[in-house]
Amino acid sequence: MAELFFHNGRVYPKADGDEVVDCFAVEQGRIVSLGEPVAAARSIDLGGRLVLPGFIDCHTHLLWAGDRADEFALRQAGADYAEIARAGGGILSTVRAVRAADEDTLVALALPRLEALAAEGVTCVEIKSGYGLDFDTELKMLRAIRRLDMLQPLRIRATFLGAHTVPRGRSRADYLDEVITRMLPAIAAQRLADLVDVYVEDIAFSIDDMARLFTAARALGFGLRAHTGQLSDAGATAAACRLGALSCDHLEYADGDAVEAMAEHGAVAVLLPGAWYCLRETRLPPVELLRARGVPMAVASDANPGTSPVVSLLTALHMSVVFFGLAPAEALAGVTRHAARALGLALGELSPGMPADFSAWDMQRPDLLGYQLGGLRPHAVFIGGEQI
Ligand code: DI6
Ligand code: FE
Repeated sequence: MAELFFHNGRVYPKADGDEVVDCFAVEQGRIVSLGEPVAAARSIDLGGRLVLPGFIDCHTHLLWAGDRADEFALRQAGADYAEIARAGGGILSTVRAVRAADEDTLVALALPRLEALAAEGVTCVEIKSGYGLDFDTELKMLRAIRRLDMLQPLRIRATFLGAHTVPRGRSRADYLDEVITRMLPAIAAQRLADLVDVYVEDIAFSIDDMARLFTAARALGFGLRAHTGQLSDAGATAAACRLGALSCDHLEYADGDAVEAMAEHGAVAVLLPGAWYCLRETRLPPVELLRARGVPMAVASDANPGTSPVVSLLTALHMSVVFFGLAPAEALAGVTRHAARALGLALGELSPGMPADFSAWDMQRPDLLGYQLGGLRPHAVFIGGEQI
């Protein structure tokens, strides 16, 4: 006898597929069977609603303090993101605000952002550090992210992004040394992060820097991610793939070689249309090539105070359809099973063995999410079989 039996639903186990079942059973938070009647201690009527796997926002920087509305206004008036960064604004201005905030404040600021995502049917969120850029503040951010995991129901993956940019007053080599020899081992010892990420760009770190960081991070058991191809690529995406990155994220400047490397090494292409939109970029990620080579495409909010003040995965999903040309079904795969893969997780579809994370909607078809912008909210969201 199962603990829980959900029935009378229109369940899309893979979010996008056309294979629909009407019921599933759950034991200890996981799906144990699909589409067959099962005796259970508790039976829950889904009321004929559409059921989708919980959405996964696999790339966010949503732990931040302060805001960058002034910088946004400068950009609206024509200033360039990289120029602002070189002048000590951009990421470094959020670094000042995050250093000044205590851990409780950071947690309190992030909670409503997680609630906003949960209200859209998101059940798992990745959150990066990277606004500390010194030992104490990077660890403070990661502790805050671990606390967020305890304080609210969404599943949280923590990513160490110490290599986000070079802090003021430090040389790149000297700072990277500290990231690798001091921060990484401490973070591994305290289990404060699951993944390690790096920003590879002229205004941040080089391919060689990434190689050093990844070699050390891999030895400590971290999953690897890289921000590549946002403002330029210059071989960064292909190098990240060769070094074993689970995903390469942004990719507007990724070329055919980059796509080839992703296909060959099985990396996920994480598309971030919120940043593309807010920066008013015009160059598009190579979606047709990615599709042709069968590279899994994920879609994420990139929620951050600078380039993507977009605390809405459904908005990112919609943008990926309208601006990047994803089919609605591809975008749904992008916020479920492909997003899970970018995080190295077995999650994102409703099949035996997977956690029972899902949302129930008063909606006719899943592809409406790639069509209607705004006004669509799930009736209920469940994590591990329990309603949140
Ligand atoms: N790329 C981005 O879009 C964010 N980080 C990154 O490496 C931007 C972060 C910020 O501007 O605060
Ligand atoms: Fe990012």
